[in-house]
Amino acid sequence: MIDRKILLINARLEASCFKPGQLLPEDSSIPEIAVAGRSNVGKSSLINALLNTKLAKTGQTPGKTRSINFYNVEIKGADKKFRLVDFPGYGYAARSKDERDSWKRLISAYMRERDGLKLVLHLVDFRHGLLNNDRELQEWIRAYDKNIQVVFTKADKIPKGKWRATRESYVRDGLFSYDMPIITSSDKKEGIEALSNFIASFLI
Ligand SMILES: Nc1nc2c(ncn2[C@@H]2O[C@H](COP(=O)(O)OP(=O)(O)OP(=O)(O)O)[C@@H](O)[C@H]2O)c(=O)[nH]1
Ligand SMILES: [Mg+2]
Repeated sequence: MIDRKILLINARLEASCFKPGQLLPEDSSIPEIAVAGRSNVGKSSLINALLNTKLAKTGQTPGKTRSINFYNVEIKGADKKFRLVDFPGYGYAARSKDERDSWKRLISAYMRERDGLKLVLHLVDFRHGLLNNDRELQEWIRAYDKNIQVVFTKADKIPKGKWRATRESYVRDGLFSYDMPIITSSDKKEGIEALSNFIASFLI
């Protein structure tokens, strides 16, 4: 781990892509890190907390983000750039089959042959742990041969004294994660620095 304070800065929305044909081409000099998870788990909120912006639209209604959004990010002091890629959420029950199919088409079009995609941050609600469709997502990402890092969200909903045991029980139940799952709360800005550090040390 890097011991100085890592700052992710100069975040800029590069593109919002609703259809496969709109996806940004890869840039071999810029690694990409995607943020995936169920609808409403807090993907866009975590991106805002990490980048210290309000660029990503958040909302109480699941299905807020419908496009793949590319953010260009710089790591201060490390002279390093990367792209953070916000996925639309999956698994919202009220969505039609058509919508689920178009989600799969869009994400597959992105993941397929995307050498620049180095890591998928898999966001999981800390209150629930991995649900069936989280396990499906993990299998799916692994089929594309991508690294997964689990990041628990909304940890402010669980008393801090129970964090460690809660995480341990989810790990015991089985999950794929590159490193120990990171516990975060975007609301309370907890675990955000740990996640920034993880991203920086993963990329450098
Ligand atoms: N208590 C708490 N609520 C949060 C936290 N992060 C996000 N939320 C709330 O959860 C809801 C969904 O947040 P988003 O960031 O829009 O979730 P998303 O995963 O991007 O959702 P989709 O784009 O619909 O897939 C919003 O009402 C947020 O305010 C958190 O750390 N703590
Ligand atoms: Mg979103």
